[in-house]
Amino acid sequence: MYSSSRPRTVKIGATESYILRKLENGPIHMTLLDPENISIERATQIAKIVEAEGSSAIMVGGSTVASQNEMDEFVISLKKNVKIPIIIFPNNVQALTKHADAVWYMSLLNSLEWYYIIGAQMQAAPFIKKHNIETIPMAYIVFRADTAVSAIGRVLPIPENHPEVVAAYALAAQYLGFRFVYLEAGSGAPQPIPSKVIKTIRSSIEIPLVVGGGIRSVEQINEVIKAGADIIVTGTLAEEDLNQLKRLINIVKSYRTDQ
Ligand code: 1GP
Repeated sequence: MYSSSRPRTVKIGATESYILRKLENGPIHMTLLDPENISIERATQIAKIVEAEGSSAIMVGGSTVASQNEMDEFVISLKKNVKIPIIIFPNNVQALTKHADAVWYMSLLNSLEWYYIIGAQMQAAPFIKKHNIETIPMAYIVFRADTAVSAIGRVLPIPENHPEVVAAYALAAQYLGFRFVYLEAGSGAPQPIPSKVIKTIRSSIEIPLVVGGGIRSVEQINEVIKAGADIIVTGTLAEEDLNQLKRLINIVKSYRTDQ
């Protein structure tokens, strides 16, 4: 029956509100942990360390995560041990777990496959509703042709020397109502997204910009932040060089006004 008192708007969830509040004071860092690459014990240890250092959230995912059970156990352990939000960074439907705080509800905009643009999202939606998982709508734009994510996601390569093409994607994402845009160089990429590309996108859109892939050095993270990234994601470093990761988290913090 028609009811005029039924709400017609969707409330922004607790995790997204937390992120937006944080962003009012400058850029933030998020740590990506891949259950395919590290044990639960090690991941839990790392999560505690990066939380203490000042990383703002833990993202859980990877291009080849194949089991929901694995995600469940992984996230349950993280949830027990840290207070910062645990956000699923799904490669596919089976990466969903009801134990996380939220899911980046992503569409791989420059995929050639219907499945990665809207198919997986459609298949995941009933599970998300059933378990009342917070969704954070995010447009995902993947660069390079030589990373796992580009191969699995059947990515249409984007020319790095034509940032206006990516800016058009990002702007379309904003107009479609996505609330975040993620520029992805791919985990383990030899180079991060070039600062010229980040600058062009930053000046084209109003919504927060997430940048990740291939960020390892102090110079690189400074460049990415100065170019305009709001959320900086690092994954590989957590597995390979925790001291360097701590350094990078502190650099992100140094750009914040609440430190
Ligand atoms: C991958 O952008 C993330 O989705 C992180 O990349 O592993 O290279 O830090 P790295």
